[in-house]
Amino acid sequence: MNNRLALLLVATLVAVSITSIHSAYAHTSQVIGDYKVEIGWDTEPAIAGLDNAVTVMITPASEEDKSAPPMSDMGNATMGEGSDHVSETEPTNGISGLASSLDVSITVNGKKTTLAMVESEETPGLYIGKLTLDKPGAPTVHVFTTINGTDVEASFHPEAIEDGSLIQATSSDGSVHVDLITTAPSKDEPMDVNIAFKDSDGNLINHVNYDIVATQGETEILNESGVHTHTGQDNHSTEAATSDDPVDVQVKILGIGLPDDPANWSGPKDDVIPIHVTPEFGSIAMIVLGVAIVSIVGFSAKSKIIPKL
Ligand SMILES: [Cu+2]
Repeated sequence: MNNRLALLLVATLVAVSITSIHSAYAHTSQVIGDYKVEIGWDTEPAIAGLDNAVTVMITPASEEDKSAPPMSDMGNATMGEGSDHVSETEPTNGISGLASSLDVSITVNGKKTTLAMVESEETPGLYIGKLTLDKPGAPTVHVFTTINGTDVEASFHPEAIEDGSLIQATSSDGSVHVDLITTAPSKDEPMDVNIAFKDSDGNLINHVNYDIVATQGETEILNESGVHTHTGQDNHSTEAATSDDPVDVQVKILGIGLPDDPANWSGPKDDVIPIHVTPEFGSIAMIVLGVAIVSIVGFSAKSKIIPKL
């Protein structure tokens, strides 16, 4: 722990923050005739400047689906609460083979992009359209396909694209890479945090046990201990931030293994990884430009070397 370890910090910062919308992570679904279409972001929060994907899950609608209100929010099937060892699973009755007839576009700030949809190899009926998110804004996703001669068409409003950053750090022994995707610290709003533990090949590491603490100045805005992420990826939401000031996030990897069997945990043990989340470029730009200007003035990717304390 006395060794100074250089951490690679890659922060992508976008100037001028536009109104952020925070709500529970959700996929949005609609029933169209005999079919149910559910869409969402592959990674939430959806941050401007980062790679992400729109996911579209198409299943037959059950009688229960058909009698439900026309639009409802579904719990995200791929990101369960960290304390659950057994994660939720995707539906198994997805409708396969629609990729070539599936027309999916996303419109943000008046700019429309057509997505190339590829069906998931693991989950039939789950279609994935990768894209790099451009600017913050409220997106509309339009889905059109034909199933057994029937047109299926709907528009959706997934979570807003927000300012934020991707910060990458590594455990002391170099075996675990931590990707932290967060919204920018913003006064009176919670900070949404997506954490992923990956091996050196970029694959998610299963069964990671960890603590996560976030502090802003003297104020602790997140403190969860003994979290188990079965998939290697998890989401946290902080208390409302007290200002736009930087937030320090401390991730402590407790070990890798089943939650009730710490004696046999492998990998880093009690390894503390400090991560600094800063809104610096955005807030400086806001002071210069004033809050009334909503155009994006620039994009900057910064690399920093931060010594481990
Ligand atoms: Cu597990």
